[in-house]
Formats: sequence, structure tokens, C-alpha cells
Amino acid sequence: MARAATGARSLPPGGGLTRLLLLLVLHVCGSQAQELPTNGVNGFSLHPPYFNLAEGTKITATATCGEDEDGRAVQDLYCKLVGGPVSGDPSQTIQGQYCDTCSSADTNRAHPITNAIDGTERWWQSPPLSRSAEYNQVNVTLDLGQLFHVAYVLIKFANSPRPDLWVLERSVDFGKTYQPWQFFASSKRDCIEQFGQRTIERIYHDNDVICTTEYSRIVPLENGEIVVSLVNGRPGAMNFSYSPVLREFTKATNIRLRFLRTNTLLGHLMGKALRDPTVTRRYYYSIKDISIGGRCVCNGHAEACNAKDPNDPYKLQCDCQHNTCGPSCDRCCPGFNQLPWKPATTYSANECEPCNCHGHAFDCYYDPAVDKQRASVNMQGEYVGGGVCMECQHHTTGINCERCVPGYYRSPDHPLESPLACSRCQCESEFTDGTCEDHTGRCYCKPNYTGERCDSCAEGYENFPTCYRKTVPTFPTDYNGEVRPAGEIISCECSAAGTVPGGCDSSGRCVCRPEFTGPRCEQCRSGFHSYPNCEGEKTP
Ligand SMILES: [Ca+2]
Repeated sequence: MARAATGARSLPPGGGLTRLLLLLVLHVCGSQAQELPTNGVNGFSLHPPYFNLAEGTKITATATCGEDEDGRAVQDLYCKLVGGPVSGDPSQTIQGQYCDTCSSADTNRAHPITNAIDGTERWWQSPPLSRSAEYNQVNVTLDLGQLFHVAYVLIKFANSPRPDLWVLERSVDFGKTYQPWQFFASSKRDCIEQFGQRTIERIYHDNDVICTTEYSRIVPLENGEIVVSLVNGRPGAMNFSYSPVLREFTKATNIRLRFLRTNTLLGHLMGKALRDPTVTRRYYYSIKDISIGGRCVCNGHAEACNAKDPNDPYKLQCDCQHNTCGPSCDRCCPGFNQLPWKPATTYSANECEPCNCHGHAFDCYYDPAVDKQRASVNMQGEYVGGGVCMECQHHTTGINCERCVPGYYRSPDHPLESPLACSRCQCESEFTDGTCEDHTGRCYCKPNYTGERCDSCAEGYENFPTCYRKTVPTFPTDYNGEVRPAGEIISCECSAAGTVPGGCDSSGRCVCRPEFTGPRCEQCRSGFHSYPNCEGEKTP
């Protein structure tokens, strides 16, 4: 319903109303220089502008003058609590008091709660206690629709004094639970009795909930105001963006005014008076306007907040910077997880850093274990951060997509960043294992083959192309007839010149080249001469 007023949310930063409110808050809340409320940049921390969150919000009241419990129109006679003699229309004067009726059926006498955020002089009014004493307790709730930081709440009352006793409450779970934000009572004694000793003590912590007495005075009898600043006067106010506790303390999705007792011009001291309708018809609450100074929760990563979701034009989303994403800039954007996400502070933007995937992946995740092992390289080529690339493309793999998958090798012709960085191994032979060497593409042989093209048997294998493992005799003997343990390597005493590579066979016999002979291949064979060259006979 009142959501139609949301257009005001698109006001430029520091729009007239907002600026007026800010000035007012600063004026009311003391003259010390304090950070809030400020818009825009604060050190490295960015903030969207403040605006009036109450405009365009959903507001409800548990009871309204001129309506019964089921929302049907009733006539409620009420009178104004006035100090001096009454002037005006004598027909509306009862025993010297100005009186009138509420009725939701009569536009001029209706006082619905939407009047509290309509920007006009019309007001909301609760049923007078003459209808029932239970109307001392009335709740007014604003549903902000999403999480905001609230800096202040400004309430303008109408034709009744400000409440005597009440609690400003907030919810961060969309109205499931509420917690007190500030207490209001007319005396310190009331604060202690109603809300506890601690509520009147000095503010030590950013989230201390205090009880205020200055706003429960009975004067003015009409058009009083209450300004609640949730930031000023707190230790973290000087540096809002650096106090996580204060940032949490100012968050709200819903705001509730829980009124507990009307102001009665000492009428409550007269026991009988509370049952006297001519007195109690003067006791009720009335609100002309509620303004809530707040801004989007953007974690210091946005200077603006706008409606972006076409399905929900009332939902505001931060225009995130610093490589952050999400409606509240509450995570790093895809591909920017080299460092863990953090809110910005005055001293550091805490920007999300891109992962170095060498152009082969769009996304990555932060892994603290990888960070600890210093196993991830950042864009500067330093081992800082824990980004792990996801779904490396172009046949790459590894934390930084810096290697080729098995069956591919680093091409010497393309840089690592090229989609052609990895070329397919040309290793289809039955003697290769399918992988190949980076930069050269030379195939790696299966264990029992060797050579440039894997076309010979590896050490310890024989009989290419089968290349089965050489058999070792079970009980080989040496010259002294001693039994050798199986597998012991036999030292060959063979001529290096006359023996084939590898020397002797498994039983220790020297295997001679064709031109040589002898037990150690130390002679030229018949038809060859000049050991150790053993040249063939030449017919002169
Ligand atoms: Ca109004």
C-alpha cells in the first residue's frame, strides 16, 4: 500500500529532506565532530547516501482510534490534554476540554497508521484509554523489506504528549524476533525498575542499550519530537566503518515502537482517574510523522544503492565496487577470490583480488589451506593468497591452470595465457604411455621401453618389441662356487671395447661384439685385426 511512496528512494544523495534531517540530528545530538552521518567516501570505505527509509515502507499498528479489533469503524470520543483554557469551537468543548471523535468510516476523522509516513499533517492516533486500559500497550511496526543500516529515528507526535514509557525495537530477521534498541522513561527510577540498572550507565560498548529520560517529559503537550541517534555518542561513532559491533548494532529489517504507557499529566497518581472516562479519553498516542535515516548495507564497497531487480522494484541493491558482488557486496565476484572477502575499512578497501588462472578459467574459490602452503600465485606472480581456479579450460589444470592435463604438453609456440598453450601429445604408439614432455612433445615411454621413439627395450628388459624383464638365475655362482643371493648384480670383467652395451648377460658371461671374441671379448675374431680396433681384413 504505502509502497507506492517508494519513488522518493531514488532521491539523489543529500536530497532536501534527508539533508534537513541530518542537520537536525547533528544539531540535536551534540556539536562534537563525529563521523556520522556522512555520505560517500570515508577513507577507503564507501557508503551509499542516507535516505528516509520510512517512506515507502510497510507500516502497521496493533490498534487505531476509530477502528475496532477487526478493523471495523467505531466511534471513539477523545479529548486533548491541554494545560490552559481552551479556545476554539465551543461545540467541541466538554468541561473546558477540546474533544472530537475518531471514525475510520469518515475520511476527516480517520487516523490510520499510514498517516505516520504520508508526508502530510495528517496523523495516526491510538484508541483512548477510555475504550480500554489495555490501549496503554500499542505497537507500531515498520517493515523495511530488507536489511538496512539505521543511523537515526525521528518521530513527530501530534495532538498528544510523547509517550511516558516505551521501547524502540529492531529485528534483523524480518520480524521473527525483536530486540530492544533504546528505552524511554520519564525518570531514571523508571528506567531501572522497568529496564534494568545497566540501561542508565555510561555507554561503553557500541551495542549498549540505554534508557533515555529527556524525551518522556509531558511538555510539549502537542507536536513533541523524539530523535533517536543509534550512532552518535557511541565509541565507534568516530569510525563507523571500522567498528563491526556498531555496524551490527545499526542493522534492521523491521523497526517496532512498543508503547507501554501514555503520559497522563500526573493523572496516573489519581487511582480513580484511570477508570474515569472523562479523564482517560485524554490518554492516547498520536504520531504525525516517522522518519528513519538509513542506508543500504554495502559493507563499505558501494557509493550507491538502487533498485535493480526487475522482479522486485522496491528492493534496493548496492552498486558494488572493489570487485565485490551480491546485494550487499557481501562476497567477492566470480574469479576474484585470491583473498578472502572482507568489509572495507577506513584504512583499507579490502578489495577482492582476481585469481591468476592465466586466462583459462572464469571462477575460482579461496582455500585457506592453499594460502597457508603458499601454493597459489597472484596476478603479480607472487605466492600470496589462496585462490584455486575452477574448471580450467583449454586442456589446462592446476591451482592456477598453469599445467597441461595428461596427454597434452606446453606448446613452445604459444604463451601460457593462450588458448593454444597446451598441444596434444603425438604418442599413439603401443610403446608410449600417452604423455609427453613439455615444450618438446617427446613421448614418455612405457616402463619397459626407452629411446627417442621408445623403440628399444629399457634397462633390465630384453627382446624388443616384447621387452620382457630379463630373468635372473635363481642360484648363480661365482668363480669360487659360492651361492649368490638372487638378484645380486654381477660385476662383469669384460673388455669395454669388445663387449656390447650392458656388458655381460645374467650369468656373467661377456657378450662380445661381432668383431671380438674370447672369454672377456679381449681378442679380435678371426678375419679382424689390431685389437682393440679389430678392423676387418682389407685386401690390398
Ligand atoms: Ca503525516
